[in-house]
Amino acid sequence: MQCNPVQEGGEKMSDFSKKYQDYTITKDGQLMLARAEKEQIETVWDRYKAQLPQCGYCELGLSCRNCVMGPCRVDPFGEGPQKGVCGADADIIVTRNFGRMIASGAASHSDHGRDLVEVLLKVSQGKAPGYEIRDPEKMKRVASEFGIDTEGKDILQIAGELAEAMQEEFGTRKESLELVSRAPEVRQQTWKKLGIMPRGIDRETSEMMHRTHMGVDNDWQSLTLHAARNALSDGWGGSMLATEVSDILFGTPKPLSSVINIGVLKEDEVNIIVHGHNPVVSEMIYQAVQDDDLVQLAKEKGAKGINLVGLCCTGNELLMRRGIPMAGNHLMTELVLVTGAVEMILVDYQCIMPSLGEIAKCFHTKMISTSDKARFPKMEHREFHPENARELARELVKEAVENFTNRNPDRVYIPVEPVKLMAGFSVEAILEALGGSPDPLIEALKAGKIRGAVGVVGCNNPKIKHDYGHVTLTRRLIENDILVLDTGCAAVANAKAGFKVPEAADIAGPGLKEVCKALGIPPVLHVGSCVDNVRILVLAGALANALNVDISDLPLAGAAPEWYSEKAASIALYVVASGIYTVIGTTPPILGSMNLVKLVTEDLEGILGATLAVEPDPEKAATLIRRHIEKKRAGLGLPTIEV
Ligand code: BF8
Ligand code: SF4
Repeated sequence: MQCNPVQEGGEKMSDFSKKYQDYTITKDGQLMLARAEKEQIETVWDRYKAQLPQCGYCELGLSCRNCVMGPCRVDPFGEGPQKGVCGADADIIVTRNFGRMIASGAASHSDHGRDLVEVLLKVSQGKAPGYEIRDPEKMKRVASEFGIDTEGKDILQIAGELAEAMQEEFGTRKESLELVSRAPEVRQQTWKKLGIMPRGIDRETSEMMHRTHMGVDNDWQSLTLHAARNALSDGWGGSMLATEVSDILFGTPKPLSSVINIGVLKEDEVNIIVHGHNPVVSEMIYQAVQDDDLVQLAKEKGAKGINLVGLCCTGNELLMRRGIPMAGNHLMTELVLVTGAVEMILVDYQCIMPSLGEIAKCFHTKMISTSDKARFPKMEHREFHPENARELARELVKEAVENFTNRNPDRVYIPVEPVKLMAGFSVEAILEALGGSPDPLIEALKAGKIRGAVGVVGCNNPKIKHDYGHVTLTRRLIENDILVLDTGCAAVANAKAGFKVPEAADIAGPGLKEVCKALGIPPVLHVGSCVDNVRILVLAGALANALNVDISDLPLAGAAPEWYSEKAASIALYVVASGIYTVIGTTPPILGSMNLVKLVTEDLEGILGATLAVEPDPEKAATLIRRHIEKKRAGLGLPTIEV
């Protein structure tokens, strides 16, 4: 990749950027893409185009390289081979690939959860300076769910016992995971009957890898059921532990305000970006940027202060708890660097494009990787552990501050003003906003003021116009009195669109508007990062229990309009397996097996009470979801409308 420092003058960037209207609906994205082109910086969109046409066999899920008798592929037109060398047909090959996709997604969330549990254990042993138990009450509540007697015990002792009990969840000896008890009893019975009760977090992923080895599970239906169990081990296991321990260590989110988009970068301050997923690193950076001596140093270097901003889910974690501004979501991660205003970007893991190091090299930006399990080209590696995190965070912030003098002011380009948002809607915060119980929400649902609720979640993907899927779907839902809860990159998109301020209630339907105005909340609630999708599960479980029904009876839905990652696939499947109808925008690589397609889009209804639908057009997805919600309302005997 070339770098071509841009000189001022020439065509006005705002005119020039119009050509990028098909790439992204966001103004900052369009302007930064134009800037990247002028600087001859390659982006994810360029690389996507270079890949076209993408492999048709792989798109359909019909290629297999699970062993070296292959690689094999099955001809979708029925003319070429219909079986791999081992004899696996299209159904087996497609489902094995799908299963491995789920395994990787579940493993990613769950390994993130494990890292947090390890920090909790180290805190209990006094070996993690800088970390503490910030929500001891929540810790006690969770500990009692694990059967730990907290009476008269010291906080650190409880932390140690809880961390050890949580570590057991990853193993192989249990009949079922502890936190599945948060699901309604009838849902748990369904899982038991189907033989998909998740047992150990690592066990289900490991078993999936085993089953998909050549010559193990060659029944595509049985494989699909195990995929559901594997996904449940993520939703009610790994991700749930990640969220609960993050709340215990860093505080349970409460509503707060902040700002978002590329305009959160500051021309006159040291800009530090945290990117990735695990708050273990970013929380320490947050602490370090508060240190007076480092702020003083920034001033000595000619900056007005230190500006810490987030990208992707680790940004969401800090936004939810500390209100730090967000620079953008997945497809903005390269473009943020093109501002030329970033002194340092620190990454942990997941969704970090390997291209970032190269782009940073076009500027003065320092790129630091921090996790022993996630290294990147052209990045400096500085490994974080609970023991050294506080000190290392200070060192790195100091280096970022010192790097401010290397910034070339002539290349700084921050072309937009940030947008306001409200975040911090943990289940605890939502219940508090409702006055302490889910009853007002249930009343609003019964009266039809709120017709239902939808989790809009997931990624960006260059196959879909950036943020268009999230924003279009969300707008249609709230206009029709459907409350939206969002996470991850979807949450960033909706915030940038202005849906997350209380005044956004004005674009909601009359019923939702009335409820939001009465409570002073936006119609789109920021629930957190991708692991925080479990907050939606917990809330759904609580609502179902309050009404004495199954989750699948509730007027709820999930949507991932622009998903790209294996983690998102795992989320979609655990949401469906928990009884929530889910519409995804990008087509998963399963069309090579119409049997599997029929199973997940139709037959799962009779098995799990929910299905997966694929609908790339968010307008049509909104209609599908609205119809589904009215159907569920009818089932509960609530008033319905024609959609
Ligand atoms: O965990 S939404 S692109 S950043 S995978 Fe990744 Fe997708 Fe964004 Fe967060 Ni989630
Ligand atoms: Fe081919 Fe079967 Fe090996 Fe897959 S497992 S590569 S289909 S021989």
